[in-house]
Amino acid sequence: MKRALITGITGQDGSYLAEHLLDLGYEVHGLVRRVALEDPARRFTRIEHILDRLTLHPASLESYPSIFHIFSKNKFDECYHLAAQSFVAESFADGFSTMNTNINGTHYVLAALRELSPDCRFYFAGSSEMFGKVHEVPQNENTSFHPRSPYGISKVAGFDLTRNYREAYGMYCASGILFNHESPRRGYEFVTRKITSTVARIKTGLATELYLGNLDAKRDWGHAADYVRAIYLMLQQPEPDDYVVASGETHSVREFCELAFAEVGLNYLDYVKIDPKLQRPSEVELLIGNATKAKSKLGWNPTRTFLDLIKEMVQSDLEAAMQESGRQASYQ
Ligand code: G4F
Repeated sequence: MKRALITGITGQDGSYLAEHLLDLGYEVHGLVRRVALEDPARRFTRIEHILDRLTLHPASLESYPSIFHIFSKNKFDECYHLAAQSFVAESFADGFSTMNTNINGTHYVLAALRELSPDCRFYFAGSSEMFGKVHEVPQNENTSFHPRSPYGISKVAGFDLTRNYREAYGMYCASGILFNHESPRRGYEFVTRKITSTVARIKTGLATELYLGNLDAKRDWGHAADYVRAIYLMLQQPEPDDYVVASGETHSVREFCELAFAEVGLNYLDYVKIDPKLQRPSEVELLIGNATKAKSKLGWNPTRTFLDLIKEMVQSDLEAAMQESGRQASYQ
């Protein structure tokens, strides 16, 4: 039985990847913060249903000794490094801690693996934010990087570290350059979930308006459950490499709003308001990926369309909002 460690197992991608690896017969371990272990009801909502099949280890990406300790006590075949400060807007508010967690955290995991488990295969969660102010359309593995946020810069550094460990020490280190990927498990701070959860709250009378920033930004949105299959496949190849994972379509935030509101029979123009404070100091205007390499070399293909994704997210948030509005009605 293969053993895998997932950093960031409590997040959207970590939870889908853990399910996928369990289905494939893996023994799945997760690295979690100690505070999470002490507050499972709030911190483990995405992995609650599989908790009894996971082994969790407390550690912090800010502490090399804590990472070293895990690898000195356990041997893994594969390590999926997903944990990061992943909210771009927050990286403008606190660039220092984003850099610290994302760059040093990646370096600590790589350095500990080199020392203790150089044969363990390593995956780094790169991001389309690395392309930033894009140099070509669509973007592929050869497109040069031009990050537009401390988050994007930290991911370029993590990507370079990963490639350097591969080239310098011959380790199996691969990076996925994943374009935006969403699901009903997406955090509420990201625009898609902010939209679908507010649509549901407006429909059920729990909210009246939705404040957003730049409606004209364009993103290549896919489904997280599809994207974790590509992540897994990247560590099963004869040689380590880097892959773009994307849907190949681009849509604006405005278009996402229009379709999400339409899903419940509403017109977004009646509810969406602009809050200039939500606009970023430097924006990534357009992302669209070319996943030809992942398709041909990994045999990967997405199974859900953009519209499938919106419908699933709106329906899931609608169920939650209906329960909440029912609870509120029964209190009154
Ligand atoms: O949903 P977002 O916050 O995602 P963003 O910045 O594209 O980053 C996400 O995808 C990356 C992959 O490319 C990941 F690496 C990263 O960790 C994260 O998962 O924002 C999407 C777009 C932006 O252009 C933003 O300016 O939506 C625009 N937007 C407009 N109003 C908003 C809002 N974004 C947020 N979060 N909240 C708003 O009110």
